Amino acid sequence: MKEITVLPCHDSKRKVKVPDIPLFKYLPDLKDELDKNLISKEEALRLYRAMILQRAFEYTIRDLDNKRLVPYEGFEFRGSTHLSVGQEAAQTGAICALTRDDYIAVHHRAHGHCLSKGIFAYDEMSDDELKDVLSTADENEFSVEKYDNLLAAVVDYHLYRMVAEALGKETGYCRGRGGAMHIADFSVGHLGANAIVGGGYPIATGAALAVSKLNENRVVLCAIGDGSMNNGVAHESMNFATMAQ
Ligand SMILES: Cc1ncc(C[n+]2csc(CCOP(=O)(O)OP(=O)(O)O)c2C)c(N)n1
Repeated sequence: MKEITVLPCHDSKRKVKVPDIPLFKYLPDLKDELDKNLISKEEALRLYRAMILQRAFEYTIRDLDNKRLVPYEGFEFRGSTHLSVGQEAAQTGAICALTRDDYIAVHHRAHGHCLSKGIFAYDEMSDDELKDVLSTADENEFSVEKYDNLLAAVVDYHLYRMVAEALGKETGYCRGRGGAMHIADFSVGHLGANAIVGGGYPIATGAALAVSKLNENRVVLCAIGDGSMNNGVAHESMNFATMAQ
């Protein structure tokens, strides 16, 4: 029979030593990265465009929320929203490391994740796949002739569907039922933003379990805020994820 000690050791006074925790270890700037060919100019511009788009999108949401922007008649911005102005690099950077097949389950400040998950997935798509994305769009509003190219039309349609969701319209990503804080797009692996603080952990864990059981080659990214660690489901999910399934 296997014997294990279950009693705590109270026999000696001891100290727990915590090693130094390194902060801000990575100091090079973009010029260093370009000089060392760690990133190409094209890739840097691609990421920068996604970040600028995110900032512009969030300022639009902010202005709809504070009524500085007044939508057309029949459109109304409802519910609360959370922005992530200043966190564009973190969100864009995290998503650009994924492929279109990878999953994300994200938190309440996730317009940027949604935006980037779409536009980086479109970069990987063939023309036929891009046309497929546009197949649900209004042909007059999103006719490719109006744009520089097919990709530009698809990106515009992506932004349109995000704003439509924020305005509670049927053409939104979740048919207007979710609002700006609950955008999901399964077609590009976006399993949903979540207003419940910590709500993304079990979704990400479940997706990862499915990936592992189905023997798929996908990564699951779960975006969290530090406050979410106070929700029990965070610990339950991480405990579950670290067990031998
Ligand atoms: C389960 C739950 N509790 C409380 C809230 C209210 N709430 C919304 S945002 C937030 C703060 C979350 O903090 P953190 O995860 O660190 O993200 P931050 O907003 O600071 O970026 C709280 C408590 C909520 N949405 N869900």
